[in-house]
Amino acid sequence: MQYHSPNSFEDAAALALAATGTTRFLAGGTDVLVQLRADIITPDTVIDIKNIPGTQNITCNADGSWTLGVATPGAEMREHAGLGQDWPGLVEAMDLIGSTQVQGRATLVGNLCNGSPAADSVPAMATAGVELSITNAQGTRRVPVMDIPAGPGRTHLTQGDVISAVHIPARGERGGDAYLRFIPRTEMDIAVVGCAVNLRLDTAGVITEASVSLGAVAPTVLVLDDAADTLIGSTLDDASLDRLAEAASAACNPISDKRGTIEFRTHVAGVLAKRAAKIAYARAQGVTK
Ligand SMILES: Cc1cc2nc3c(=O)[nH]c(=O)nc-3n(C[C@@H](O)[C@@H](O)[C@H](O)COP(=O)(O)OP(=O)(O)OC[C@H]3O[C@@H](n4cnc5c(N)ncnc54)[C@H](O)[C@@H]3O)c2cc1C
Repeated sequence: MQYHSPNSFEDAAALALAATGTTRFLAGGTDVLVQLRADIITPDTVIDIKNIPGTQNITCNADGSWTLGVATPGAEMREHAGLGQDWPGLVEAMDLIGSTQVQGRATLVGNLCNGSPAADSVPAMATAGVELSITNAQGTRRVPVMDIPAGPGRTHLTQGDVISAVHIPARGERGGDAYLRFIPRTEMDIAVVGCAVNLRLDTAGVITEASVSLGAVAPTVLVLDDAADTLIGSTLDDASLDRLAEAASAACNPISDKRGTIEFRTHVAGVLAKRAAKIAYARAQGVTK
């Protein structure tokens, strides 16, 4: 196995392009090293990105948007004074991942690129409108987060692509997000269903923007435009919540496994969508954080 520790994303991309066999970027290593030690995937080339300057920075930009380095661990996100004020749902999704030890290493980008349909941070990134910079031999381009997942364990990244920054929009006024998941235990488990909701209200409390996303109910995370549409123009009354739950359940295409049946996952998706919407709405009103 070859190990590289480049000082720039251009060098990381060039190393990945030239590599043969299986290549993995090493961010927190909570998937890569676990898979390596369990003999699930033994990469021929490991490219550690943590020596690239800025990869662990959290920056609030002049317009209120955020730029995160791609090796920023969940623990740094949770402990940051401003990020969780603006995006509590995104931070809580990341904070649900693993243990304290895992939190000290695991990153948003690694969670996305591992390709799990149940990855907790991905629905929250999708509803927040997160974009990613991708660097390769042609330069750097910016794409929405949902351009990356391709299926279980797969992404649309091609050889020589490395994600070089995470861009989170400005929160703006009267906005709130939330993420909830169902697991059979109280912690350290994988989502049977995960749901993120992001809302914006007008001054009268009417929902003007909505985004709803589900994890673990299809081969990739789902973004539910129909479910979001049920919320627009409402003040989250019972009728709109019922329509939301119905649309969320209707969008599910899950598998049955030992963690939950198709019927259970489909039902829970609707329940979580309602609950996450209520939390996001209260946050958008400034009632809770
Ligand atoms: C005990 C334990 C509990 C866990 N619990 C949960 C949980 O509850 N919920 C959950 O969602 N996950 C859970 N996970 C998995 C979670 O820790 C990972 O998915 C983590 O977020 C991956 O981030 P990382 O930085 O460690 O990635 P790494 O392991 O470093 O990399 C993961 C993948 O991302 C790719 N990658 C990394 N950086 C880049 C980049 N810049 N550009 C392109 N590709 C890149 C790598 O090539 C690799 O394929 C758990 C893991 C463990 C060990």
